[in-house]
Amino acid sequence: MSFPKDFIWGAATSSYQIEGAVNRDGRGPSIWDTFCATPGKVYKGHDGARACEHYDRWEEDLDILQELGMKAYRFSIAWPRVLPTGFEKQGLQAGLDFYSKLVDGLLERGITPWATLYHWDLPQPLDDAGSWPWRGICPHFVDFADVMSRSLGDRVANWITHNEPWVVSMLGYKSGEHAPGIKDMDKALAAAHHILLSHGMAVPVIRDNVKDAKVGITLNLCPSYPASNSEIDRVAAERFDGHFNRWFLDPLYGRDYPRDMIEHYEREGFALPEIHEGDFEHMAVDTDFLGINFYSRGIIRGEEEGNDPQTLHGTGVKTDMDWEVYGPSLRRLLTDVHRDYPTKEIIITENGAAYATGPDEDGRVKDTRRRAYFEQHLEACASAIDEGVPLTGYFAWSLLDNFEWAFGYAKRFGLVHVDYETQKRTIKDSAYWYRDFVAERS
Ligand code: IFM
Repeated sequence: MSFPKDFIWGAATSSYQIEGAVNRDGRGPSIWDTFCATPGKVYKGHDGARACEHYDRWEEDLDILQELGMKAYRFSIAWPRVLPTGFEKQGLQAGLDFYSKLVDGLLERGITPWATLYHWDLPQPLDDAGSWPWRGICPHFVDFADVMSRSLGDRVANWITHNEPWVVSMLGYKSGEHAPGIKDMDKALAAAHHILLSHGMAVPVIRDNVKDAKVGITLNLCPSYPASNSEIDRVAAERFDGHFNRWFLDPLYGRDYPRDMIEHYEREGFALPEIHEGDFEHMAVDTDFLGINFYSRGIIRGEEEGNDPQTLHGTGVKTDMDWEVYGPSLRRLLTDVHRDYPTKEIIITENGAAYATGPDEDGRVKDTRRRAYFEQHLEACASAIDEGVPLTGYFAWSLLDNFEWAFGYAKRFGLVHVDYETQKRTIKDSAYWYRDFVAERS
């Protein structure tokens, strides 16, 4: 497998999943604090109050990144740590200082920082005011982008506005599996609209504040495969693609919302988002890269009498999330996106697998299945590059085992095992394999 010498090799995390310290130094409450405190929402009532204690152990974690030879680290900024209610225009010094020292620590270790603004910890007062379905949230997100890019822009060139708008809108406002736990498709569509709009409004602000900024957005994309050759399954697969992928990709690349999906949502009786003049121009703002988070493909079965449309999980090997392991679908996704959208660069901003493997008696974590997952997906990346896809980076998800949202601490995606009682970190075998893989290609 060959990769360009300047390929960006990294690992990723997000604030709520690792930081803990939710009540420290003036941090305000986020929707995930509230959601976790609501009985029955998160596995066994877990929450992010302690998580990986990264807020205090960040130096140890950066040392691990360095030991693994990572060239880049993708982290996110907890909005309520810097703007406790979300309505402020000035950042809280303690919060700014935390991210500032994190960035300095990365640079001292020769690791390039990649900052994500929104990885789901929305300040609770902004949720109370209307949350993502409320158009008025957009200028507040722009203020957040402004405060952070002013504070870190002299040292951080790489910015991701949002992580996974599909998950935020559909799991947060349609299925209610994620915070804030709403079940209303109209609200989910409005949320998606405002997430994309706020992205478009924030990008120029980041560019103004950061010399030579590289700015993009991260989508979780899922290539859609019909369960059979039947017309019903093929139509359903096309619709799944529209719902999951094209609804987000099309407006980001200047095509407005896909017509077939507008018609579909109207037929289903959903209210389409309120679109103001200029919204699509904002959304199609020029970006430097598209971040893609990839985990698995969707095998789609259409609706027949007595049978609802279904996403099947494949029959192959599965991870602990019950997600099928099928590397070739990543190659197909990358070549399809490159063919259909004018992305300047594509970066895999997350890819990885949950397996519960912990330390053996000898202290080693022999997570061979995670290693096999990485190997298969990196092979897909290498062949996509061979086919001309401008793929320039890969971030493994995740540096640490961490708080996996509604699954609490039950799913372990880390390159590094975390004992949540003692907070001991143990580098897994898959991480050593990734270290060597990167070293051979750098
Ligand atoms: O842990 C999450 C991450 O926060 C967003 N992308 C998917 C990961 C695994 O579910």
